Amino acid sequence: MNWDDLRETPHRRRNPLLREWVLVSPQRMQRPWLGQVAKSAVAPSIKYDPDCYLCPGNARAQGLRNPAYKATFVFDNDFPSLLPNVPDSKVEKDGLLVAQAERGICRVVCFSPRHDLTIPRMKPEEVRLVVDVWAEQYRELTALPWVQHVEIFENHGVLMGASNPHPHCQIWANGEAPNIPVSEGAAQSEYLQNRGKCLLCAYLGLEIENRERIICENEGFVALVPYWAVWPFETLVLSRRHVSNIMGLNENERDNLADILRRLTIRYDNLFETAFPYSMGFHQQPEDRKEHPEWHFHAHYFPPLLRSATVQKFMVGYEMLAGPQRDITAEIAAARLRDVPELHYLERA
Ligand code: H2U
Ligand code: ZN
Repeated sequence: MNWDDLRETPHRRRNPLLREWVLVSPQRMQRPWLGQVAKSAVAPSIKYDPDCYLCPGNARAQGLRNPAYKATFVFDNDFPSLLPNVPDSKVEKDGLLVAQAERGICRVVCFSPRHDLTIPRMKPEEVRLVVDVWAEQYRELTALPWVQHVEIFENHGVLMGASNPHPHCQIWANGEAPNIPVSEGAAQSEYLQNRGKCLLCAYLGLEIENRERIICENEGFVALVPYWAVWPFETLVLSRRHVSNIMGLNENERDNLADILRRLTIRYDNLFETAFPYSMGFHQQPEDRKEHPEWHFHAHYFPPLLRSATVQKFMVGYEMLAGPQRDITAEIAAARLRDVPELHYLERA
């Protein structure tokens, strides 16, 4: 059997970063397209909301007041999931009841003073300032001797549980590396050891040769639907150059990163003409003061929408009990994202 046979046959694809499988059922795509393009006007229309705890000059929930910031603004989360000073303690019982204290710092980054903007609607130079803040926060947090991992992530849209439409992301720095980066690190180490090359450099090479899953690109980055995508319009943003964290990017690449994130999210918004919800975040090397030649800097976007602004994919049933499954193939998802323009629908005349 060759690849063309698999295009219409139920098959499973392997995620080499997690070393897990996803079930693909492309034959289900042959059923008629039932989804109408429902529009939902989600974007806030006011530039300043006196009730928003992230707008400049406003008081936050615990009473601290935001400065009259003009570009970006970073603050320690008032309701942090992790605390920097916890006693070092562990418990273990028969290898079954195992726990240990975890140190961490949680921050919130406001992308813009404007309440109504989002990354796809900000100017390239404004998104570049956000990239600079991410790099600066990464440098500052990884300089703390006990920090082992820094996760920069954005929950975007009510559907993803974001508590506020004001454009913002979160940063959590931990004393222990979390599960998913640990799994991806182990897979990248194994690949480098067995094949003598970086897993994601090699993967990007294949995608550039094939082009079928590439959505958009620039000098420094490529945005694509990974071969093993689970979410319908899941994407992966890969740096062309092998760098293992955001601090490894040069000036041009920081501009390129801002550009690719902006263009990709414009395409997302244009797909269903809605403020497209997603969770996104960066995966970077463990910060254990060791060399990590296996690690390739990248970002994942996990959006829940399936076929309209109101129809979402739920990871339930088979997915909770057995494993992930998708109908629309990665190739079709990439073609649909490629087919929408890069001018945001709200900016059209
Ligand atoms: P999310 O939208 O991804 O939930 O992020 C918003 C964060 O902002 C959330 O973690 C914090 C919440 O704890 N927050 C404050 O730190 N201060 C506030 O006044 C409200 C919300
Ligand atoms: Zn606001």
